[in-house]
Amino acid sequence: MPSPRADLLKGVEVEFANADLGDVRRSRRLDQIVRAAARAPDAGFPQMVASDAELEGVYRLLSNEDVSAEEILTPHIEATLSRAEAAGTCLVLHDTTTFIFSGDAPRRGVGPVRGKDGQRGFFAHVSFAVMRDRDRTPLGVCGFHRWSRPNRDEPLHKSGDRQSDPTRESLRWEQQIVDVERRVAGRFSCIHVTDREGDIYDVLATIQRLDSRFVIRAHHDRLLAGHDEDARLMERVRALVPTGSKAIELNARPDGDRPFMQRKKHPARRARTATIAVASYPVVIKRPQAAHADADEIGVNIVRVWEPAPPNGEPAVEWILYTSEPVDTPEQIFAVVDTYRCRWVIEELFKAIKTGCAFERRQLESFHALSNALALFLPIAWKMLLARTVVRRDMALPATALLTPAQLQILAFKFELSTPLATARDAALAVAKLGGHLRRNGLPGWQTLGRGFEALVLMQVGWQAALAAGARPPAAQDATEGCD
Ligand SMILES: [Mn+2]
Repeated sequence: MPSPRADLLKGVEVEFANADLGDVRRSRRLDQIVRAAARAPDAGFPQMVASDAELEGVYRLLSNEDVSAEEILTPHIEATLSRAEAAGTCLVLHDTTTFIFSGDAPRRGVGPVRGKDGQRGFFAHVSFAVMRDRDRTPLGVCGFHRWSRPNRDEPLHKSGDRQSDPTRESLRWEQQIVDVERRVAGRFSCIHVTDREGDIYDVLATIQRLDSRFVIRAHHDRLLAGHDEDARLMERVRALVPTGSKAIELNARPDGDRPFMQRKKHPARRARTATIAVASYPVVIKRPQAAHADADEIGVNIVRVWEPAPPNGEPAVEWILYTSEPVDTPEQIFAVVDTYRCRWVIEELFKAIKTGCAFERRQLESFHALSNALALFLPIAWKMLLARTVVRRDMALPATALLTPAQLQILAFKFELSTPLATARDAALAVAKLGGHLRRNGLPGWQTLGRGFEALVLMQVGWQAALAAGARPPAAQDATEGCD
């Protein structure tokens, strides 16, 4: 079986190689933009490109009404599926993020995003494949949907009357699962993972109809059927006695610039070790009145994870998870918990786009152009996430999985190395060092990585200019003839 990592050896521009934009010139332009953006994901478009004419071309392509984000992203999705196929089984993490664009300049088609504070932007629902290995190796995007809300002076969350709307936003969860399943059919097996937003009866019914695998965090206190008739889910699972316990590491969750509702739902916490208890239980849930699915009831396994004794003042961990996976032994239960905990990888992808690629600072004038730009940056953000994973998890990947041979040559020259960096980890750390990262400050974050990539491209521009002017690469020179 070919290693899925072998495919990581290709440059990110390969991800766009077969984009069908209906016109050879457009495809060539896209290829240029991707190469430029991959070299400097944090740079503004003006810094990425070599000339004003090229910049003009970037804006024209992104704004072209005949070019869609789906077309741009299709080859990357196909490449992701090939990597996943080589892996055999993978996790598909689904989540929605909000992109907010400040500034006075109106942007066509960009709509309201939050209550009354006048913020504007759009939403992206992304399905992201990761391997089930120890490193959670990110494989890439395998589903994508974006939308903006219409400009209306009405509350954004009027529920109830939205239930019958055939374009309701909540449909994205099941539609994208159906899309992904259609793409993976017969190629490999995947487990769909969502947070509490994915706890929708129709989603569970759809997954069951497709006979797919899933781990979904429960949000609603559902009515149970079967021998638990008239019992409520939460009451029932909170009465379970633990069948196992274990110490796990929790990531820090700072308040940052998270909106009020988010902070209320998930209070800030510092990184700590938590001793969790687990229990499992099979339940049959009843179809709620408002559901669209035909199934009157759905049988699922439930896993409850909780922290019986949280430290003083810290909110206790509690996850109640629906799953298709077996939960008969503590090992099986912990495997489900582990699968759910992989969900943070998609949050990291969103950080790579927002912080690493500075997506919300893009000066594009319409929702259409921003969507196209997002389709361009998603695969680049995946590469940056891979770079960070390589550093944090000490993954054994060759340097060429991250950087081109020319970029590695430049780093060797810059840091006066006798041979180019061999491992992806050393290459990623060298890029971060270019971005101002100091090793004693711990592992590099998005900003130093982003700045490092930007510095690297500036050096590459100079390097290529020098080569074009007839200079020979230093590696080819020897000491005796170096001075002429
Ligand atoms: Mn979410």
